[in-house]
Amino acid sequence: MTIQPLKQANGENPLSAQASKQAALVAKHPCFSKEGHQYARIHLPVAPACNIQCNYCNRKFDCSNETRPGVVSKLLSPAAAVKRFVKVKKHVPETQVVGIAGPGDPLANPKATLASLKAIEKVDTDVHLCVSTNGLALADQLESLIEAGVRHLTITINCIDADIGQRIYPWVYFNQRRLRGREAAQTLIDRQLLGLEAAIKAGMLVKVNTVLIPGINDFHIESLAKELGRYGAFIHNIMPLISDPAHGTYFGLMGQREPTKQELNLAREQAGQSMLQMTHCQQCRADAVGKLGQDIDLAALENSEPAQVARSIQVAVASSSLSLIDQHFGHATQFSMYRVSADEITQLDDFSWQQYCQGSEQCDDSAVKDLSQLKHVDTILCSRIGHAPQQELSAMNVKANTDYALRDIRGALEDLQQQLAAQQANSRKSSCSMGECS
Ligand code: CLF
Ligand code: SF4
Repeated sequence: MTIQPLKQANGENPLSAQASKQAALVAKHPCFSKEGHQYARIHLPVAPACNIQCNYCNRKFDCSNETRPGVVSKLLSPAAAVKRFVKVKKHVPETQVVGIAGPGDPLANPKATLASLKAIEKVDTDVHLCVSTNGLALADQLESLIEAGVRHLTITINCIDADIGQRIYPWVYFNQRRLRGREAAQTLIDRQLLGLEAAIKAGMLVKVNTVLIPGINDFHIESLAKELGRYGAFIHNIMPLISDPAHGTYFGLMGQREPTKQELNLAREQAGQSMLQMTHCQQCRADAVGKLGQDIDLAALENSEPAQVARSIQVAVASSSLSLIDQHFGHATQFSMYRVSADEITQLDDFSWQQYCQGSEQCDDSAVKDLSQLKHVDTILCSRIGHAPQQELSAMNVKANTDYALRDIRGALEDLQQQLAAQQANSRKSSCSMGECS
């Protein structure tokens, strides 16, 4: 047995030093401490892809691990995320925490997540960096997170029993393989516990979120909390399942019911015997901004300064018929290129391209290839695109648009032209200092 020295060379008690470090980490974080309610958080929506599937999520919505269903208004590139933070901090100086919580899993999007965190650290060394993950990739990414300055971590652990887990997770993508059934659930649980242990050992303050699902994991909460306490997690946040057929999730469509208030209270009471409980969670969006329960209107804030609107945009079209937008991004070997301005649409030289997806699997399953050759493009029109390339493109400010799938190229370009003209007109209006123009 190793005996802890009671005093360090500098005379400080290491245990009390650790406790005061922890207290400082807790005090200004509105989620880790109710007393931190005067502080605000900002979520940066830079992470669209996910490496697992939860039955309460259909990927069109924010990650239910941390958020209530509701699409993020806009995915951000790391550069745009920093800009948003700077603007928000100016309006809400109490913003003390910068979190990345989706809309997918931050660690399934390590490039964008780490780039955003590092960029934030450069502009503000005082804010706390916070990440919320399903834990699958945590052990692999832990060192990078610590290096980026993250000290607050949330892992969503819904169970530690694979028989339960296989009713929550239809698949897990791990080590280039899509796992299903019990194997998927066991792999996820093993990885979550491995990451939890390593993060605590590394000195991170770890919150565990659990989605309470009646009939599936409610009877298991007490033993789960005991195990979390044994590992040394700091706080446990039991969140009620949000299940609505309108959201299109598996649970929603299958009629899985949400827990009642009484069931939620009972679960918290049972878990409370082993773990400190968080009871003030707002199940916020992946682009939430402001104090908990007092989110600020991001759209109003973003519109408070006139946006820079381009005079023209470069559009790349994936088409095999050359008349319809009928090609998957991953299958394109060339793009038809256009310059679209408010006045004209000009066809440019075709752009040859090395096919992104070689296999029959979805694009998300390919390692992300270098897409930087497309950085001169503003918009890609294609029939479909996977999360991974979409996220990579978004990080370069390239918008992949599938709204016009199987529609006529000319019509889609004219639509973009109208949108551009409207943006330019709006921008002229909002930058006019003379008031309403008629
Ligand atoms: Fe965001 Fe999560 Fe960090 Fe908080 S939220 S990443 S720990 S800064 Fe907080 Fe929102 Fe509940 Fe999350 S209220 S959903 S627990
Ligand atoms: Fe959805 Fe989050 Fe689950 Fe991924 S981890 S499937 S984004 S709820």
